[in-house]
Amino acid sequence: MFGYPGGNIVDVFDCVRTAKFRFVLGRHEQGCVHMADGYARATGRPGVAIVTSGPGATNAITGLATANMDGVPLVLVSGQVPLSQIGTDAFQEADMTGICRAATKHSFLVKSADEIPETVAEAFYIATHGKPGAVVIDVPRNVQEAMTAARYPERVSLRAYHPESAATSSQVNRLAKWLNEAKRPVLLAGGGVIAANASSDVAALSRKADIPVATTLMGLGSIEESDERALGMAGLYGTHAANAALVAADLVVALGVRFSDRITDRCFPKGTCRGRLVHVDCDPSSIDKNVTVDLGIVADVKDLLATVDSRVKPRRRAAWLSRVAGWKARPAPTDHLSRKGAIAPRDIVETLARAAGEDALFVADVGQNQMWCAQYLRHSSPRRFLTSGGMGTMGFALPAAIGAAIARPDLKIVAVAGDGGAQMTIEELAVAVAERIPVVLVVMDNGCLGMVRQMQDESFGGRRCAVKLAGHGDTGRPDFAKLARAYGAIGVRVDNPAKLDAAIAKAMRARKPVVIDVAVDPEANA
Ligand SMILES: Cc1ncc(C[n+]2csc(CCOP(=O)(O)OP(=O)(O)O)c2C)c(N)n1
Ligand SMILES: [Mg+2]
Repeated sequence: MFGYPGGNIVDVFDCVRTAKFRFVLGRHEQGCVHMADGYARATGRPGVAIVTSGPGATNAITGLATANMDGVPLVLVSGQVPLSQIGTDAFQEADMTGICRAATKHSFLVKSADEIPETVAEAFYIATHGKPGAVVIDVPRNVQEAMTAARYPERVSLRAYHPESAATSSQVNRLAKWLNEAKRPVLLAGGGVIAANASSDVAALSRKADIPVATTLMGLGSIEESDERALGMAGLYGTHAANAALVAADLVVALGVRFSDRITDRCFPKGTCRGRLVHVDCDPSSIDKNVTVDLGIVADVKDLLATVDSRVKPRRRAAWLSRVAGWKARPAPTDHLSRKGAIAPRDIVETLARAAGEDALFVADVGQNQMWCAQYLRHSSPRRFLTSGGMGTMGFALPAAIGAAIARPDLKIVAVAGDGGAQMTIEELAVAVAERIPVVLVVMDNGCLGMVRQMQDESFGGRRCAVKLAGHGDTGRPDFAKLARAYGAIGVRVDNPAKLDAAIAKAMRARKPVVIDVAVDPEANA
């Protein structure tokens, strides 16, 4: 449990003191929720956070929206003013359930202590069933103080929420028939494949019938990228092969995706595709929402693939795979190459991957650094690349990495952030030091809000505004290595391309929290 106390949750903290689970004190409520989120993404189990009312609760909102958008199971307990004071503008009163309407899957306001066990059980049920999401339990102070004999229920049964659903046999038959008929099929794997633990089933289908697989940003890791059928990431900043294949396909089977604009703008610009489009998702509201599909199946991706498997004929599709190979061989754009003497983003990411080894988990922040990680890491297994896909929340990486490190102490945990995003949640470095969590934070330091700078260069004739992270003579640019040392972590600065390899390898071996501040060519694009 990750959290931050205050007056309207202090009664609960009196019990946290003696609880049998580990409690981690964050340094900002947004950080606490990202930690719970990172824990959940790394394991598939719900993350839990606890905050006080008013500003503690509102500080948590960005974290909630970030988890919820990406379908991450999370439960947040927030303190609230006593029931009798709700609506009186009491000290540290915020209408949490009202604010949460658009940022969570569901939120509860508990009105008596007798409701607590049932509400907690329902919150975890909702967070983890159907499409996972963030759930809030808002607990007024007087309810925290009251006594109850109520017990934790054995089963949860909700009158209005029955998310379990399965494909009909006619849907399964039609999907199998279309897969068997298709000449140019493509699977599009999203975060739902990882959430459903269906990566190996996707790989099996791809192998059996020679079907290329593209992934969304959230789906990275759902297929081993060294496989000849793996196309890499689709959509904006995606690979040529993934986008070309999705456009040329005569059948696209989208698994656990929600068709965000980052995919549709490139691959489904008219809201449909050239061939047949099948959408499999556990969330009924996502079907026919952003694209019009020929077949929509509301089902658990893993269950569906298991059912369809026996009806799909083994097949070789040499002609289609050779076209795919041609697209994959096309040289990548040269935007990532850096000028003489500067460190190229690709070199940083590839050096990090080499130094971290196989047993590593990367958390990417948001901006160019995120896209460079998406593009240049070789994603090979699920839950090893965490990033804020839907919200694109700067500041996500470090706290989420701390949560992931607590969940997976067996892995090397590397957070990659830009110099902008790193400054949004750097305070959580204190948690890594105090709790002895050996995360590595790599700051890809280009001195600017690079992603926005790139947009201004490409779409606004180079009219740059509000993107330089420094004042006159570079004032205001923190020395991240010194900042790390101020927190008690190891701090390293790398600005010489020739020293990149050795510096990163050495920093990676430390068993303490480390910040590696790497100078990145400020003009490099993603
Ligand atoms: C909280 C938040 N505020 C603003 C943005 C908009 N935004 C997206 S990328 C970006 C620039 C990020 O800069 P930096 O962290 O230095 O990463 P870089 O692009 O330079 O790698 C901004 C401002 C955002 N995604 N999240
Ligand atoms: Mg930057």
